Amino acid sequence: GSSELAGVAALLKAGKARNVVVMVGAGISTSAGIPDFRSPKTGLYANLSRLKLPYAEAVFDIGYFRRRPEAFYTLADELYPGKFRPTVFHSFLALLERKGVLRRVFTQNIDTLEHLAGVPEDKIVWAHGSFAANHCIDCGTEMATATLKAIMDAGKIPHCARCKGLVKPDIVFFGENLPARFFELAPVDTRAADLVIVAGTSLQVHPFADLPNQVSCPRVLFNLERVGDFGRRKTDVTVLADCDTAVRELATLCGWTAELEAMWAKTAMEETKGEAEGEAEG
Ligand code: CNA
Repeated sequence: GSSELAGVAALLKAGKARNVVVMVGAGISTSAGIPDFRSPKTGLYANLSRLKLPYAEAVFDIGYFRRRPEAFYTLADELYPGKFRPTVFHSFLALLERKGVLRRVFTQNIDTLEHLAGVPEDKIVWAHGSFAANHCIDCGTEMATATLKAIMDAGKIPHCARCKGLVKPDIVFFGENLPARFFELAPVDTRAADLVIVAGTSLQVHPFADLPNQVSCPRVLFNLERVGDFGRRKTDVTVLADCDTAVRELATLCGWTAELEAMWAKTAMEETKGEAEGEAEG
């Protein structure tokens, strides 16, 4: 609750939290209009019946992708970066960076909104990959994103120019390894962390879900439901609320409200700017 958040704000204001490590999932992007996976009525898994999947996770299963790539590409078309504005929560991450206290953001998301909000790439670990690059699943040949996007926009499935194998964006599917950068930075960052913020994740997918267990510093949870083992440690702060609302409250307690709102407002201006440029071109 509020008094516990005041404790977190005190750590930030006193300069005692200077290596904040943030661990996030789809719930930080739902207010941007991107559905998460597991929310009961609005989540993707509850709305995938039109893809006629044998089971919901199949859309991100590499074996299923080989047989029926259309399912993934239907979803990819909806989730493709470029259509969504960062949330207040994303701007809060950029604010932590501006304050010089952000050590790393470990994200399971593939929407790249952290980066769009202003968090530099070296502060982000895309634990489940991203749409930034694409490779053939058979021979590994890269396909330029512009090429892949053009094929997608034509409603077709991209195949490798070299071996005709299926091409897919470098999003980590079930049955695939996480990027090496995750395994390099996770041990170092969890050791160095002096404050951990976990937000918008059901903590169901491993090895990501183990990250919060590896730290010994205070942990804060901003989520609609209780997840993982939060609440087991005396130092845990659990805020069961919408994560935008929660960080607004935290920002207020830190005296950062005007700065946070200004940074978030800027993400809207950039969006409008992009639209205006698009109109001028088109
Ligand atoms: P999930 O399993 O769908 O869990 C989401 C969690 O967020 C749930 O516990 C919700 O209660 C909670 N939540 C939803 N809305 C809010 C909110 N406004 N404020 C606070 N909490 C909220 O998603 P996870 O990320 O845990 O699952 C891992 C998958 C989901 C990753 O591999 C992602 O790639 C994948 N995914 C990503 C996106 C994206 O990039 N935006 C969208 C959908 C799925």
